[in-house]
Amino acid sequence: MSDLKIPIPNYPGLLWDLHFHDVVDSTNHVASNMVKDGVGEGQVILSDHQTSGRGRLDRQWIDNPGTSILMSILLRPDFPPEFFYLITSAFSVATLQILNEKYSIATQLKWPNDLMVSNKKIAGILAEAFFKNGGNAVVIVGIGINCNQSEPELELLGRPATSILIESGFELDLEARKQLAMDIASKFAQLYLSLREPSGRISVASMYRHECDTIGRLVRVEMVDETLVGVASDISVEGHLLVETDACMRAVPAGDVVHLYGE
Ligand code: BT5
Repeated sequence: MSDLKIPIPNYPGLLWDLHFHDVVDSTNHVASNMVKDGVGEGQVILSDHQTSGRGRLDRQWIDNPGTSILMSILLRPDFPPEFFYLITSAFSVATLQILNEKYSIATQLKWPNDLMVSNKKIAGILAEAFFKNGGNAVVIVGIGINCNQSEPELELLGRPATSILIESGFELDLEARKQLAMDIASKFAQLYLSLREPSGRISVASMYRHECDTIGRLVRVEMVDETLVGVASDISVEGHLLVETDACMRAVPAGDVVHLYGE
């Protein structure tokens, strides 16, 4: 049962469904279980705590109850899979815009899935695609946003991290966290639905490029089977990172990026 409906600007009559939980293992996991029930896209799972929150490559996403936005959205994209990486780009841009509008927090996007404030991570995105013969693919895109964590709490992560509280002074109660999640989902929906058209894809890639702090930097890109060093020169219309190495220009669809200077 859906708790709340999320209206989508520019799409009158279209409403996404918010499902709120106090605690789940992982909101991405809850969303993937809903796929089996054949539900339509636009199911938004929000939880106040995760017991097994996941990052990419089976890394952990850590939260304490009442501190975070932990949200996943079930999508059934009907555009070509080569553009699916733009779903993460659209979610990044939507979150950046809303954090700026509501809390005047200026975030930078670190390719491919991090939102940073002064080189500290405030949010991370995990997108997972499932392909089935003869049917549309399913994509589940999840985000963890640090809201109420204090500096000592985040220091335990052992990696530079920050929260909305630290950056803006606002402590977000449950209603404020729900509202923020709905605002981000609504803005994301608008960008996501635009990806069906080539003009929308160009526009999302360009918005992402504009906010991406990785562009122009010397980077090390760590992929599953290879590591590259070069200058991150651009984002392609598919959302890939274009890296100029000594030998050639490479388009990288996914990987971990280390900014080598200037952090
Ligand atoms: C990510 O992975 O940044 C994607 C995180 C996605 C989390 C959401 S929460 C809702 C949905 N349900 C899930 O189960 N997941 C999604 P990655 O780039 O691999 O970064 C993971 C790394 O971030 C970890 O290895 C830690 O070093 C660090 N980390 C963990 N928790 C953090 C936090 N709360 N704040 C900042 N960094 C964190």
